Amino acid sequence: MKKLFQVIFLCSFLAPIALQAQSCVGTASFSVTINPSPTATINNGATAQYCSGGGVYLTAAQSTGNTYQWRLNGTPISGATSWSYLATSAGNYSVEVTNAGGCAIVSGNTAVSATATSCETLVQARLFLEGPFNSSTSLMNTNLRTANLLPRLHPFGVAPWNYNGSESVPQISNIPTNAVDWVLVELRNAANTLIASRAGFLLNDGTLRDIDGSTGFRFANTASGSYYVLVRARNHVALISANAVSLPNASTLDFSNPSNVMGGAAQVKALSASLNGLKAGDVNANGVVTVSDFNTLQPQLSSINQYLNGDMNMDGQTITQDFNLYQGNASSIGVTQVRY
Ligand SMILES: [Ca+2]
Ligand SMILES: [Ca+2]
Repeated sequence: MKKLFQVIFLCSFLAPIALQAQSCVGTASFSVTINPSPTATINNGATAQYCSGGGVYLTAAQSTGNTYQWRLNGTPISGATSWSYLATSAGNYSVEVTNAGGCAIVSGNTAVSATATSCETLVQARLFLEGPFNSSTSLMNTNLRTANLLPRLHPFGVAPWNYNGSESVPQISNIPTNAVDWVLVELRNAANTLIASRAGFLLNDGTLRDIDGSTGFRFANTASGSYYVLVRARNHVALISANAVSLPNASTLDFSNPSNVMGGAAQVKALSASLNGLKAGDVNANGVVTVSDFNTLQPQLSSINQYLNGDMNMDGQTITQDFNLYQGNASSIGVTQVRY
């Protein structure tokens, strides 16, 4: 906002009016820019809770040009300078917002606390995907994360998964830097009835990372107990545990060991002397590798820098290497429990 100020200069309060008209009165104008005050609001409100071992994302109301500094109990948090912050400890959080004009204001507090107990059923599992696996490091590549191609929201809302969960992170920068891709984990009973699903991140060492930062996936409103655990990726043949697993599990369920996989060695791909993984090639994710996967892949071929299911080695490009992964596993059939 600019306002025009006008100043009248008088040579003397006592000067005769006739003289003022000739030479003693002048005007000068200058403009003053009045920067609007920023507003500082934490969208979560007065309170927020997290599960022990995890955290809760706090987000500030955004405006173009603003910068942010989060505080815990009044003290600035080192490096917490984005409009979102994953709070993993209890306390009073506030955010100082500075606008482009340099005006700053501090929000009210959001009181963050942990729930009294481990509030949900936590599933710890380890799995490798054939496509992005690197046998020289025994890790999977993180090319999609590095290229900022991983989406902020999980990708399983469409067929065949049709999963309607809301798992997401506020910003792409909140995705762990060692994330390979989103994966979907399901809990099923002995009759193969789907009990609960959860989407989150697969890290390059095969472990799971919940969107709240926990190691493992948290299943809200799911009672502890024994479940079969099913792991799905976007373009690999899904696996289900050989047996029901008592959850939460302190000992990680390791899908890289075929004895833990329903159907055993026939269901996995040997990736190294000691590691096995999900087979690439199931581009349409229905649990079998057939010509329909090729038909899904073909129109995606020659795509660069895109997040596509046809990109089975997850390097951001859907090209001949990906076709070769499909071809290598053509005619693979997942167990009944994982097929759509
Ligand atoms: Ca398929
Ligand atoms: Ca590729």
